[in-house]
Amino acid sequence: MSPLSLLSPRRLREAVVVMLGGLAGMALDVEETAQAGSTLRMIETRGQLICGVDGSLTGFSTHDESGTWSGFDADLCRAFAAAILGDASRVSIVPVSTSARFEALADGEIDILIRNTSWTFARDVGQNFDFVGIAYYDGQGFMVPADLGITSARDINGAQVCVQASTTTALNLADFIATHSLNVEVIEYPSAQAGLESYEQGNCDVYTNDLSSLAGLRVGLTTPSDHILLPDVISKEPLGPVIRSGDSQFLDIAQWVMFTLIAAEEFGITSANVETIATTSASSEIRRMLGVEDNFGERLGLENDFAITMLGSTGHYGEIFDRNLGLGSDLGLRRGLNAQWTEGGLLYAPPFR
Ligand SMILES: N[C@@H](CCC(=O)N[C@@H](CS)C(=O)NCC(=O)O)C(=O)O
Repeated sequence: MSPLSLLSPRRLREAVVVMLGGLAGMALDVEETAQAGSTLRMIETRGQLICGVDGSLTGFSTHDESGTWSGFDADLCRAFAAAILGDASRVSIVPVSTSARFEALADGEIDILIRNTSWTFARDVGQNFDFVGIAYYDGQGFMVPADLGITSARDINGAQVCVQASTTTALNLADFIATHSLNVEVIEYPSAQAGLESYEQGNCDVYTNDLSSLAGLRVGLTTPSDHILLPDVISKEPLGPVIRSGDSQFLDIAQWVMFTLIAAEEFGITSANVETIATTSASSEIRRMLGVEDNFGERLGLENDFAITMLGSTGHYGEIFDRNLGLGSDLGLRRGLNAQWTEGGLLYAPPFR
């Protein structure tokens, strides 16, 4: 018996990829990711997914002293690793700054950017990037000291406002000021943390950012309850994973990984019951999604049971949300727009058919 016949289909594929890579005597470089299938090959050859995150945003991606990552974005990275490589731990989570994030993706330093990055026309079109979808429906808001007496965004007239450069946040703020003919002094900072520190030191009256980021940053202030988030939302910030364009297979994988996380919640498939549901469900759609009927995983270039592995590791979208951002977490965020379409939210996965 050939030693290769002892390997699982995934291991066999990885072995063949490594052999072919070796035979060709070449390193898989980023040039190749412009072709369908090359991103998956590169990840399989490396045996690890490289996932770019913010790195210091509570609730989304932070790590403890031992280097263990937690957060909504970090868990999405793990979900992708579980789906693609069959093991949620086969991921390298790499912090990339706001100003360097797109370059890091373009240069191939990361395979996927899962960070608080807003999907906009100019970032999508003609930039060699594809947005995978929307992982978190956000909007821009304002944080002010509770005792300042500002209760609405229009009240920022005459104020000094801190904002982070290289963001949609800075652009929206400029639009908001112009639209409402406000007289505001805008102070830009290279990082969110620098802006926040300046705000806490009283160098500006107002701090603006995505609302989810403000919730995460607020818990890091000396006395969070001294600061309030204004009720106004001045923009749409659809945050989602980004990949290099040109690889239609990897785009399909990334989109259907996200749809699987979302649909699993709709169908009530959790980390605790996924194995049982896979063997007992009479629903053809659920059976197709979990790979016990048809071969959807294989058609993506993955294992047919990728959804079982992934959901068993990280749970569905709602489990990831609740654990990191939800009402029981430090951030205490409501699901809002990020609820399922069946619950009045915008999460809606296409059918597994
Ligand atoms: N969603 C906006 C803002 C993204 C953003 O940069 N957010 C801050 C929120 S904390 C951040 O990540 N800062 C960390 C850094 O300075 O790299 C965008 O895509 O431009």
